[in-house]
Amino acid sequence: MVTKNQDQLLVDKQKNKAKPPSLFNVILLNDDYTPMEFVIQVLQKFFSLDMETATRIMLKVHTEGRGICGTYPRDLAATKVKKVLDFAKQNQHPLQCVMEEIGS
Ligand code: TYC
Repeated sequence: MVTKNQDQLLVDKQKNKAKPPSLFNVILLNDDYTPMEFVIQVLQKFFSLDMETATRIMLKVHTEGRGICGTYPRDLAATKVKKVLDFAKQNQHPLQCVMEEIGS
């Protein structure tokens, strides 16, 4: 009979417990003051979107109040949110951006 040593049992246990990394949506929120052109620029600059996709997402946020810019692991999502907020502040726009865990 084949028996497993302690180390192998530990590896097996860790393997069974490993969860896939959580993913987060980065979301833009609408406001009445940030220019549409600036929002499109943000979507192109920080989320690598083409003009057409950026325009579609900006209009969705404008009409529905919020919209998803992209989906990333926690650290990357947090970095995107910070960069967007810093850039908006630098340009004196009140644009808001948040991250939300998927499935929560
Ligand atoms: N509502 C803004 C306007 O009319 C445009 C806008 C779109 C602002 C998306 C923020 O996340 C936003 N100028």
